[in-house]
Amino acid sequence: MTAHDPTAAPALRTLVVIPTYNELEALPGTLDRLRAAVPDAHVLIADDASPDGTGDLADRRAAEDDAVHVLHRAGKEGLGPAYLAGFRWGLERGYEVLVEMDADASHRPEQLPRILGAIAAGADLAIGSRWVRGGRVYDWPLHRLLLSRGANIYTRAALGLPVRDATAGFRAYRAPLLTSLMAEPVASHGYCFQVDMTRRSAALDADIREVPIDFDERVEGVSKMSGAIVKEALVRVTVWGAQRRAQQLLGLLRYRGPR
Ligand SMILES: Nc1nc2c(ncn2[C@@H]2O[C@H](COP(=O)(O)OP(=O)(O)OP(=O)(O)O)[C@@H](O)[C@H]2O)c(=O)[nH]1
Ligand SMILES: [Mg+2]
Repeated sequence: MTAHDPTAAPALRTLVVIPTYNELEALPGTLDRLRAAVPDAHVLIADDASPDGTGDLADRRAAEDDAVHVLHRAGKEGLGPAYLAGFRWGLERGYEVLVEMDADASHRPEQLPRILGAIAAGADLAIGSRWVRGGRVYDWPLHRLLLSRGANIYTRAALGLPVRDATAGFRAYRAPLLTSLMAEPVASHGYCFQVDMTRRSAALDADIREVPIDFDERVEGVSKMSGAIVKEALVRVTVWGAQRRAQQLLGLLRYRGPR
């Protein structure tokens, strides 16, 4: 706990996992802001052998700061596998809360205490949401706004999730929930990783809470968003939705009404 703001520091052992691929420009500022905003939280940078040297930068930061750790991975596999490897690293070391955050400063580190507050209040999964009252997106071009809104409306309709921003990547999990989620293999690579983890959490009846965040467009580095990532999400959400409908139908067929 810090003297000036009793809500700013987490009581639970917290690890913020930041996946990186070519984030040399953005990462230093993000780390500075994160370490200032939530000094008690540890950080793990999960770098996929970035050609621009992000991994070396991360090593330098880890050498000068005991709270910063680095996981070097062999090559670019998408953010899903990087997060899973980071979570495994953290669970093995006894962290109680595991956080997802982008390196590109789209997620404001200063708003992490808000997300951790929802965990402290009892949530198993706390999602920093753009699409609840009070949530905002700044400087996004219209096509990105439409894509995110459309993806979330489609996802909610197809999967019946109790969440407005299922693709959100600024979120915190309690360790026991994450352990349960990872008991089954998770194959999703891009955005649908977030949807996949959300739908698994809902299936386990986890306590999921959304808190509003301000989402900033990245100003440094380049986006890793691609048509392949959108396609993966669309195909998988559609398949999961069809599976859900089939299960509902099976349930109806088995139900023969009151006797
Ligand atoms: N380790 C690893 N990190 C990745 C990979 N792809 C993306 N990331 C990281 O995941 C985070 C989100 O990626 P972004 O490129 O910002 O993707 P985005 O936020 O969907 O797209 P923008 O809105 O354009 O920024 C960033 O920290 C990236 O560096 C990957 O293949 N491996
Ligand atoms: Mg981004």
